[in-house]
Amino acid sequence: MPYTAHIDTFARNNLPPRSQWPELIFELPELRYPERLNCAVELLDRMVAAGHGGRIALRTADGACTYLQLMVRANRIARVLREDLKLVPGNRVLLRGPNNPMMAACWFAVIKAGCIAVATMPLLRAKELKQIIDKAEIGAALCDVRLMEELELARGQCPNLKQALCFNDGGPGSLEALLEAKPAEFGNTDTAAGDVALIAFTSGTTGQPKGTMHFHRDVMAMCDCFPRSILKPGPDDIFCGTPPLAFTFGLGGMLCFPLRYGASTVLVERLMPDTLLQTIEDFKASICFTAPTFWRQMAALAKDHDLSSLKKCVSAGEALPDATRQLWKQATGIEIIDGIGATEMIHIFISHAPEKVRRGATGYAIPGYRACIVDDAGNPLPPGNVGRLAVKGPTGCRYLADERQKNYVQNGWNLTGDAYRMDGDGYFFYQARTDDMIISAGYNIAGPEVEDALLNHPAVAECGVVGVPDKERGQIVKAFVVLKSGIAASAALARDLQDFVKNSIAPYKYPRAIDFVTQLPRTETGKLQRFRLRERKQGAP
Ligand code: 3UK
Repeated sequence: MPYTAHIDTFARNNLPPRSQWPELIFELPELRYPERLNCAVELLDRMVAAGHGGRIALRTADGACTYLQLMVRANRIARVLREDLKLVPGNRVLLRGPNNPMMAACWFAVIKAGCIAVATMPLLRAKELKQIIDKAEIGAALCDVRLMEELELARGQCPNLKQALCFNDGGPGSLEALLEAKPAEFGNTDTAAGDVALIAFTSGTTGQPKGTMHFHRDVMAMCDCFPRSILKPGPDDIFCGTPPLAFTFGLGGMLCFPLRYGASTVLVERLMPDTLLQTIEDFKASICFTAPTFWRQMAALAKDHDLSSLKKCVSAGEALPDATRQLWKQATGIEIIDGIGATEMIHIFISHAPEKVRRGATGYAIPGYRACIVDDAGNPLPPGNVGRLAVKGPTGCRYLADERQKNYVQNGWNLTGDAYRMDGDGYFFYQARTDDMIISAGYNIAGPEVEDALLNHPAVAECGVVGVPDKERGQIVKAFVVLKSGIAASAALARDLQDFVKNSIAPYKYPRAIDFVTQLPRTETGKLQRFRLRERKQGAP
């Protein structure tokens, strides 16, 4: 048995069998980590030891927090976990809070103590929390006081969850109250690079949520792949953006990446397109992470803000329509960096340097990763064919006790569930989620391509395109369209949109049905919920 610091071996016991793991590749020299590694120690203690202690790590409207202050805060919380809650390495700790300094400090504390962080999306309700608490057998929780209500509801039905402390409270019995008496030092747990550091639950739309297990070295690998080769941040960069720390997109972009490079991050709890722009202006942020729908809405408002500090813009979570890329470029002169990542892979694996953009493509496999297109039997397809995206690299999918491991990992490759095409130069072009492809009268139609065509129409603010059942054609293409403010829906406009699509892509792809709506259903991570659109009855809200 290899070394582990975990006394509670639940996570290790519930890893998939080795034969079901993806093949892992550590060819890049920067990915050869020592056998003992604690990612919180790497990102905090090591930075302080290297002389970064006095530099700002976290920024908020209420002030800033240096690397040293963040480390000390995390040390004190880690002491509470060990001394007051009596947690031992390997125990799972639920974290629940919006993006703020206490949430960040709690994440580091859990990892320093050798426990396993299970961060949950702020909007989850008791029923969803219960599924996660039961599945990961979570015994303790640290929760923002404003989100305690749902946790308390869940707690009533979760015998495992014995302890919960709230933070950002200050009242007696709160986490803050317990911190006051704690010394500033902590004996970090000497974890193995291959000990589980976090379990990230997927925002899957159907069935039981899946817990993906990531090791300490996976957290370092996410910091040493996409940022190192594509983003290239430096210590003077100021990061900002929308993804929650509970979403691995946000854990990387809003916390681990900036700290790995000695930079700082602006943590804001609730952001809308206009307030994100204001945040960039106020904090002179240079790097921004958000989802395509935000980039599109921000493009229309950019002229009202001084964005001269902004240098690099990252889009992930769903496909970036070329129309949105162009709008943002017209508004700011900045080429968005698109990147596809997945909770199973922890972060981005296909992306592009801004100057190496290719229209319509997500990018190429970034250094450290390999990608190819395979058919239903798993055989590689030559360039130009649409098939299933398969990837491998230093990180990969390991579900917590889940039969679906065999669907995601086949022949050592991670299959993300996306239909893609690769060109002769290794650029990857997103088509659709494999189960979202529309088949109409024998034609395969990718909804996102039709959406991109519609988004170029001057009346369209947002849209979603899905297949709906049809007696004659099996399915027809249906578009749900949100119009820009001040534009009225009409049958004539619907016909105009149809003609517009016919004139820009192959005519058989045009939406035979169009519904004008005021809003599209989206997840907390900014993803369009296509299944909801498919379920909608004609004319229903
Ligand atoms: C889709 C994209 C096209 C794609 C994520 C960056 O989104 C993240 O993780 P999830 O587990 O979803 C994964 C799925 O989302 N997707 C994400 N980015 C793109 N499709 N172009 C993109 N740029 O279907 C993928 O399989 O929620 C993203 C970093 C960390 C993440 N967890």
